[in-house]
Amino acid sequence: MKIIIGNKNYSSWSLRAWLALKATGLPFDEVLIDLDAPDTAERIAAHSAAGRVPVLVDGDVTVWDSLAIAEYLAEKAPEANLWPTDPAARAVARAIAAEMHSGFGGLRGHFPMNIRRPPAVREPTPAAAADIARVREIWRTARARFGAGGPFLFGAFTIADAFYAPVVSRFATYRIPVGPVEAAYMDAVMAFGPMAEWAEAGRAETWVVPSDEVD
Ligand SMILES: N[C@@H](CCC(=O)N[C@@H](CS)C(=O)NCC(=O)O)C(=O)O
Repeated sequence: MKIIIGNKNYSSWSLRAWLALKATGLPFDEVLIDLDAPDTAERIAAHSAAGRVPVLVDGDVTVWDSLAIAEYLAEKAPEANLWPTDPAARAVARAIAAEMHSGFGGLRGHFPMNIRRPPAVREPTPAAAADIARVREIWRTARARFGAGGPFLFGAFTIADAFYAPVVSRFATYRIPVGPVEAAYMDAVMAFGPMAEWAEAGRAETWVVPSDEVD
C-alpha cells in the first residue's frame, strides 16, 4: 500500500489516516506532498481527482478521504481491531469519529495543527471554546464507559483515537486547559509510538504554511 499525505507538521487529515494505517501493522510506502508549493495541486491530482490528501493506494484500489481510508483499512485488516469489537462501543466510536470528521470547525479554524510551534496559550473564540467543551466531554465519557481495557478512548487504540489525535496535538500546542482524565488521555496519545514518530518528523520539517501559523 501507499499513502499520500501532506506536511506532517500541519496536515491533520493526513495524520488520522496515517495513524490508522500504522495501527494495522501492515507495511506501506508514503509520499509526502508539501501543501503550500506551486505544484501542490498538480501533485495531488496525480493521485486523486478529489484534490485532497490523504489518499490511500492499494494495488488498483484508490481511496480518498480519511474516514473512507480508515473504514477500508478496518476491513482489510480485521485482526487489528481498528474499531472496538463490542457493538455498542463500536457504534459510539463511529459516532464520535463521524462527529470529528464533519464538525468542530470553530476549533479547527482557530487552532491549526502546528506540531513544532512552541506550546503557548492562545485564547479560544466562543465557537472554539464550545468545541473544546464538547471534545472534553467526548473524551471523559468514552474513557468512563469504554476505556477500562487500556489508556485510549475504547481501551486499545482505535480509529476514534486516530481521529482525535490532531486535537490532542492542538490542545497541547495551544495549552488548552483540561482536567485529569483528558490530560491522561492526551499523554497516552502523545506517547503512542506512531504518534511520537509522526510528531518527531513534523518537528523536523522546515516548510512554512503561513495561514497555519497563528500567534
Ligand atoms: N475530508 C477530507 C479533508 C482532506 C483535506 O482537506 N486535506 C487537506 C490537507 S489537510 C488538503 O488536501 N488540502 C489540499 C491543498 O491544500 O491544496 C479528509 O478527511 O480526507
